[in-house]
Amino acid sequence: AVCSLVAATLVAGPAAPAQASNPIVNRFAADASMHVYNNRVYVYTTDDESNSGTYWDSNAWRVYSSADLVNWTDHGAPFSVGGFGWATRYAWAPSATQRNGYYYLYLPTDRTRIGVARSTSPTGGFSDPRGTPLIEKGRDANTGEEPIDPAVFVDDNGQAYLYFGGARAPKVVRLNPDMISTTGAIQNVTISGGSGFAEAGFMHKRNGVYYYSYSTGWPGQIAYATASSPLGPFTYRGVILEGVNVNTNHHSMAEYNGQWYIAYHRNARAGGGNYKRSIALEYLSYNADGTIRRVTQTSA
Ligand code: FUB
Repeated sequence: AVCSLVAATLVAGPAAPAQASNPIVNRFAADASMHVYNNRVYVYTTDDESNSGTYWDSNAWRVYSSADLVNWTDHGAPFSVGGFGWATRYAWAPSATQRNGYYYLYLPTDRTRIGVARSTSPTGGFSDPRGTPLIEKGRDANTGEEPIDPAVFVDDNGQAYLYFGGARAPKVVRLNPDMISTTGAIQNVTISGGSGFAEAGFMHKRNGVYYYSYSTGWPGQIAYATASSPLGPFTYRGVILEGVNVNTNHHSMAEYNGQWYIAYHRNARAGGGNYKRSIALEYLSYNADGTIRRVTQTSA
């Protein structure tokens, strides 16, 4: 749980700051991809509410936003599998970024493809600017068995990277400045030491250090590794988040008003389970040496 930034920073006197409880929204959702646009936090998710309950077979993604991390607006589905003429099923873990006056969503489908959708709004109006997958197993070399779980990262020099991969095969490829095409070969992400990568890779940069975090299995922990380059090689550093009470672990991180946060999912509502997950949010903090402190999963 996190405190309302507005309450914590603006409200004087003895009143306790408003407290956000986990889960942050009352709808089954998973694979939170958290971003700050125009001083507002947006969380894009896999929509577990609309799946069958027996598999991750939803056809839609969902987006929420908040200015205080306590009160969340449900913006509905920004995009669905049907928006890609070439996709058939499985709206899985999304990623997002903002550039060139556009908002971009990187969206895996079919367990084999990643598409990109673009809009001038963060919450709707997305369309497919390519008409083809950005990444596709069978078409592209070195996608791995399961090119899913995209995580887009734009470095300070403007170079963008798309990290992706499931089935224990972490991958990365450079994006062109148009953000809808790749350049160069798909590369393997190499991590020395520690628990191996399973899926759900995520990249963030802090104080010049590249932090690659990922799930270690099913169930898995969220572990992390660091490097001095976005392409690695990475050195294992430890565990950020212990296993959750569902068989997948998936997270993202963002800095908002000077505080880092981690969003993830777990079973946190009545009727929940492996296919009916809920989004939770916690503070993320660092030690003086740049290592990340282990996160406590809170409810209240
Ligand atoms: O939501 C479907 C899949 O479950 C994601 O792609 C994985 O990361 C896991 O969270």
